Amino acid sequence: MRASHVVAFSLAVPLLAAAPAAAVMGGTRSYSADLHAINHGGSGSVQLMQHGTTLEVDLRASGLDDGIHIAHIHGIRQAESECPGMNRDADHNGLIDILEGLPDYGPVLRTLSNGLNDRGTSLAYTRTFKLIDNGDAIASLGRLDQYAIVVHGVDLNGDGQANNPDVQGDGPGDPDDNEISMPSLCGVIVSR
Ligand SMILES: [Cu+2]
Repeated sequence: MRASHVVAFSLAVPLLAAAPAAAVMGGTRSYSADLHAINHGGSGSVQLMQHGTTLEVDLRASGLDDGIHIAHIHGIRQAESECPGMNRDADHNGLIDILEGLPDYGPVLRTLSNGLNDRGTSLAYTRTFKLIDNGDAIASLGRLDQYAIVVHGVDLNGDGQANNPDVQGDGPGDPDDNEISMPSLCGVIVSR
C-alpha cells in the first residue's frame, strides 16, 4: 500500500476542534466498550483506565477478517456518540463505510493502533497514552463515556486480507471500497 493512501484516509476524517473543557480532577476513571460487528463478523471488548492525563487502553478482538486493523476513539465532544446501523448505508452497497458512519460515531479523536502494524484476525494489546487530556482546547477529551471506539479493516475483495484502500481502482478518495478504513467493529464507551 502506498503511503499516499494512508494520508488520504487520514485527511478524509479531519479532527474537529473540541470545545474548551473543564480540567479533569484527580483520580482514576474506568470505562469499557463492547465491540460489535458493523460489516463482516467479529467482536471484542475494550477496557480504558484514565488516570489524570494518562490513558491505558486494553483492546481485545477476534473473528476479524485477516489484514490491517486500525482502531480509534471517535466522537464529538458533548454529543452522543453511537454506532451506526444499516440505515446508514446511503449508497445501498450493503456496507457501512467510514463516512456513512460519521453521523453516529463522529470523527477520529485518538488513534489507538500502532500505525498499520496491528494485523491478523484477532487483536490483543495494552497501550498507554500520555497527555490524553491536558486541559487545553484541542487535546482535551474530558469524560470518555461520550465517545465510541471503532476498529477498521474489512476484506472486501475476498483475497483473505483487509489491506487494499482502493478495491475498485477508482481512486482512494471514495471510502466505499477502502478495505483499510471500512469499519469492522464499533462499541460505545460506558463508565464502569
Ligand atoms: Cu476510526
